[in-house]
Amino acid sequence: MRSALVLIPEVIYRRRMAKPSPFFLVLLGFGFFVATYNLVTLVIHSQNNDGEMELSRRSDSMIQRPNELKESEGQRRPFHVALTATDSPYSKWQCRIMYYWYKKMKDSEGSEMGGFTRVLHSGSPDDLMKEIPTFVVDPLPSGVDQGYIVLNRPWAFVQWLGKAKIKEDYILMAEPDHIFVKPLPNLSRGDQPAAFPFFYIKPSKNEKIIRKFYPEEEGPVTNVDPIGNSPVIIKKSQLEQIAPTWMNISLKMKEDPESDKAFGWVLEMYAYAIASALHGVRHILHKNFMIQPPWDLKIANTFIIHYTYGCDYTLKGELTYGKIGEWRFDKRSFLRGPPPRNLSLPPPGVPESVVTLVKMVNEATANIPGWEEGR
Ligand SMILES: *[C@@H]1O[C@H](CO)[C@@H](O)[C@H](O)[C@H]1NC(C)=O
Ligand SMILES: *[C@@H]1O[C@H](CO)[C@@H](O)[C@H](O)[C@H]1NC(C)=O
Ligand SMILES: CC(=O)N[C@H]1CO[C@H](CO)[C@@H](O)[C@@H]1O
Repeated sequence: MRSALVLIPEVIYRRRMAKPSPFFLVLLGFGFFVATYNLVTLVIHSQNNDGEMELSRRSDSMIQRPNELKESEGQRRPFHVALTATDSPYSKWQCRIMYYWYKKMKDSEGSEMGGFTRVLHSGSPDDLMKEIPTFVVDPLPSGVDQGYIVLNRPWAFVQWLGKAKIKEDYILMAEPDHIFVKPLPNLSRGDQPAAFPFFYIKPSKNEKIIRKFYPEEEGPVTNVDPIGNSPVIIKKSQLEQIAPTWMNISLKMKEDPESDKAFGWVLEMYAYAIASALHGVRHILHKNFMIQPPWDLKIANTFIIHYTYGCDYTLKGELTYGKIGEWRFDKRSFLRGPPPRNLSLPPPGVPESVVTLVKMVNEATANIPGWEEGR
């Protein structure tokens, strides 16, 4: 029930497309974008607000400073924060808030957060290039995503990993509606990446479909972790292996009506889970990696707030999920542009997680220059 509710509003946001293309078109598409991949990927260097050059994508800086970097980092295992995004107003305001909190947490005690890149998979630069370090990659060829925009994520990672110079050995795959509430350490251990277990990703309950892509000889279905690609902290070398498989599987799943119907808006999450299992990669499942208000009530020892669910309450502080509340915060109220500054705080009785979320959104919007200048 909940998982269905999560996904419905994304539909509003999708592009209306022609009927699903036959599989040969996808293959054609493959040929096309593999060929253009080397030619067209656009690398954009940008300076962030502090005027600090993003070193991560500059091979020259890596050559200049290897010893210095090693010494200053000691035992830290920094990870690069990779945020896949589009150039829509809805994606942009979330990215700005996300980046604001990254900057605040990055240098705090306990953080192993390294550089930051918004991997923009709309194919061309947008007006946030100067504010957020951004790497522009191509979207899938027209029609291939069939309106399911997140299908562009694996392809975005394939391009970015292939083209960008990434200083860190680890990558955090993040999303625009993530807010860092604490400095994030590297939760992975050795070759085991760290992931968040989603209650609605259930490989064992979908064995028949999983087996189409993860055949029996590969091992038990329980090898497929109940996760999506984000949040995940993973070795770059592992992600380089997994990403092309993830892209292939998500496209094949999308072409398969049974998989498409069963997995719907979480298809690309299953595709990542299967692709990593095919590469023999198992994730450490960190329940405290993130919380999802309004279901999770306390901040406790979590690192990320994921505000994918609408938060609706009566003025008495009672949750009215699925029904518009007298007080509400729902990212989908702001599909066409940023929320205003200084959103009203929730009424008394609303859980800490929701109060913190709104306060953090307000702090970011109050401090980001030009917040309401209609982007
Ligand atoms: C992806 O699929 C294409 C076409 O089926 C195939 O040629 C290629 O080897 C696959 N790549 C990976 C990494 O699975
Ligand atoms: C924010 O809104 C509250 C009322 O909801 C108001 O009292 C307060 O002065 C506002 N703060 C700013 C900085 O505008
Ligand atoms: C939270 C966590 O697991 N941090 C680890 C990150 O990596 C360093 C170096 O391997 C470990 O010492 C930390 O414990």
